Amino acid sequence: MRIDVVSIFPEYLAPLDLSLIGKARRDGLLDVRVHDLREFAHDRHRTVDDTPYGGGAGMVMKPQPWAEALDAVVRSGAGRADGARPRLVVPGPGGTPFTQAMARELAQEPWLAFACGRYEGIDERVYEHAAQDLGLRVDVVSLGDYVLNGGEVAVLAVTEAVARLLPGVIGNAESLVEESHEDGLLEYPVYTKPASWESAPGTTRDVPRVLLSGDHRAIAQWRHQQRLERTAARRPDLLHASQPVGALADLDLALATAADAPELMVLTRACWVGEIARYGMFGAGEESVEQVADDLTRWQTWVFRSGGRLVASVRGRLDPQDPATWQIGRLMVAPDLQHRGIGRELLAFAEAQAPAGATAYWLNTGAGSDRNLRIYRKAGYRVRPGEGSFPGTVDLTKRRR
Ligand code: 6GU
Repeated sequence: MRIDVVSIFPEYLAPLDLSLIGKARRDGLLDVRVHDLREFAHDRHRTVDDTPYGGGAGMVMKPQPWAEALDAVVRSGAGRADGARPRLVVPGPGGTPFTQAMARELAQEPWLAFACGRYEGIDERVYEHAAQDLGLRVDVVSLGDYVLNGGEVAVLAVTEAVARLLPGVIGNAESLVEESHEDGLLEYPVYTKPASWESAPGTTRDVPRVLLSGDHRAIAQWRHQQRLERTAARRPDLLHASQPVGALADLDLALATAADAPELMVLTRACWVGEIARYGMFGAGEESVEQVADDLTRWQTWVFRSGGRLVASVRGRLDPQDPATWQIGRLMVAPDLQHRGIGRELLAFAEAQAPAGATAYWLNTGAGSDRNLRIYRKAGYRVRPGEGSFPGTVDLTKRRR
């Protein structure tokens, strides 16, 4: 990935030489070029700002140096084999909140350019020039609801969040999945040796016993409970956005782990006896517990229990080929609980789990599964013409509102 940064304080970006980002640059995974905006101001004082039209406090960044700087960045890519232009990110407190979903989206781009504003902001015509004359996609992005003096800190933050998602930047890719914000819950607390630690004379602090038990199922349950409690305490907004409602709210919700695979396999077969007989259900009828468990690493799978019994489940993920599409699958309600509207609530729940970057929902069902098709149509899905992603099926999509 190539990253260009334009700033009046190029030295502010020096930390991009350090740590994993510096290593990624030295390894050739990341090509970072920092430009001094003042090089594009040609008066004796290299002026980049002036007073605002209409009055008001502070100074506004002049359009001409910015236009020349951005033109130079775009021109420098003229010989690229892929013909790419940079996607322009302008950090500012008035932007779209920067999220992990946006980091994932930006990590797909071959080339990013950052325009660091200072003072009261950049003349609005610079945004128009970038979008309309240079043909760039322009996003104003904010780190949060507070005011910084300029965009440089945001460039450091966004670059770090994006670069660590690039293949090869982080050695252990698995450490990327079980993290805060990857699945809408905050991370569980972690501990290392010693198991018993004397933090002050006469005070010992012990690692929670369950972590020493070797009982992987109990450890997974404990960690999940910790994540829920932390999220409720520190970020209740994250929980409420995706809370199940109606009959679903009476069930115990959890993210599925490998320990749930045997029951998930049984529920799949019970729900799809008809489909499995008719189309083989693309192998769902013959899946092993290991295959079901393996799928849990590629999808976020939610399980709903009643009195300990697994009675419903659904899974979702961003389409690996198209990160703007949220794929929903394996929507299942135990046969004895069907026809009560739980499936509809489950579908709404699965849609609510889609991250901010998703603009469409996608699902797939048997071409002859009339009841499913009716439910999906009623929920706003439209069948894509032609055969679906698997033989004998259709794909359905719905725009996110
Ligand atoms: Cl990205 N820039 C500035 N100047 N202030 C901010 C911000 C960005 N995000 C939050 N406050």
